[in-house]
Amino acid sequence: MTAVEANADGLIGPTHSYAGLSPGNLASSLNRGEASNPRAAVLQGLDKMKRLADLGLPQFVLPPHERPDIDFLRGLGFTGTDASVLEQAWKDAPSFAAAACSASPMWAANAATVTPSADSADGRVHFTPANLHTNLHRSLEHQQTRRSLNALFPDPEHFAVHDALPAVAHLADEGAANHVRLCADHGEPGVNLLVWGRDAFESWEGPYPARQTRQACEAIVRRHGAQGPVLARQSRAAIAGGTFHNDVVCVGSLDTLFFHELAFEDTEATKRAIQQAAAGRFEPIFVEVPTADLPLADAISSYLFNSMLVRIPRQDRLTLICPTETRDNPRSHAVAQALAASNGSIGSVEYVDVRQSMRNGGGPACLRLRVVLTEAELAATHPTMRMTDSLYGRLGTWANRWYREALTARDLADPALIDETRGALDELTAILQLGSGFYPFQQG
Ligand code: SUG
Repeated sequence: MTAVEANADGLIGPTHSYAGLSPGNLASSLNRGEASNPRAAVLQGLDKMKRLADLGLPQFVLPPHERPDIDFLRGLGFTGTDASVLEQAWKDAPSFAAAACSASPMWAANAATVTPSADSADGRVHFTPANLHTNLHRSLEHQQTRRSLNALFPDPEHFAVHDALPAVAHLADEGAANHVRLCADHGEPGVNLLVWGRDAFESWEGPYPARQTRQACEAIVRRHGAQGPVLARQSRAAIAGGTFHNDVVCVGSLDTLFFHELAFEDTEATKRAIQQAAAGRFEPIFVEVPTADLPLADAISSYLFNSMLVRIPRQDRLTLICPTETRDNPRSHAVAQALAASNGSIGSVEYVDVRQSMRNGGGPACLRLRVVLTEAELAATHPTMRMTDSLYGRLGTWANRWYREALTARDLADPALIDETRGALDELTAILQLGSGFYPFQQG
């Protein structure tokens, strides 16, 4: 069966901000309190989507969520008009108010874990939205994410969109950011590498949270009927150094796994398990970058591994699409150049500017959810959510009309932001043809 790898990117929302909400994500902590530029952010994201579409890869848009999340704040006991709910929340419970305003659904690699039909038990594409239990602001995402996935993948004959796993610490799940699929060809059965940080039944001691449990990975494998699973432990050293998701130090595509020496707790066992799972089908290629060439701190600040590893149509070798921060870091840049100069499976390196997202720890790979689709499955997706020249133009005009060029914590407390963001999302609902009642504020 032939299949393609599509990308669905989170369209960056109008409340994009730097609130320092993610302990263990060093960029988020470092930039806390800085003014953000939501307009630049959304335009950078759109440019990246257009670039991928122009390279010939199917590209989709996942709409931002309704923020501020007034319903969440009402659930905490704030009452009155929407404006007074927001005002009171910022006054009495600013940490909850900040969480309710976060544009974090932009990082679509955390939207869900996906099992393509070639790997699933029932021949459908399976999605489990991530419960994102570890961080308050991210735990508010999964219900709307499910709605977005249902909109984009509406046909139950081809697609199964599950509920998130129960939102409990034992089943903490961060989605595709901790999943890599290797295969001979996208449409062939693959090896599914799921990376976990802690065991739900062991105590976790570390400076930063381990966001994914082993048990969450196991549950996803079971409910998707995912073939070829390999579960590997993320290294404690990586988490302690600021690797809050495996995709900060590892990316894979087709037969190639590109990763940092410190990505896994037991690298040799992980490689062996992948080789065994692939045996008789394909020979995995491991491209491991030693700490001596690239200290973990450089890998994390430059996001070399948080890149998109793609096969561009009619090219034999893979292309690594890195953030410009990789080019700006001499060590990372040297590794990237050496890759491109080698005869290995990665043949070229390109750069994209996603600086606004990067300052919250979100690189090119964080912004996209990869979905392998056969021709029939691709035809069954919601066509108006697919990136085209025309949609790119319309969304650019829309963003320029609605998005602010500077946003601080004080601005997030401004009740005028509620109507402004709802106006933007209402218009977006029409552009993407998402139907009535897609957002909670539209449900009357
Ligand atoms: O979950 N940052 C996100 C970044 C997610 C990156 N995704 C992947 N690696 N796949 C996070 O830590 C920061 C928001 C703030 O601080 O305002 C934030 O949520």
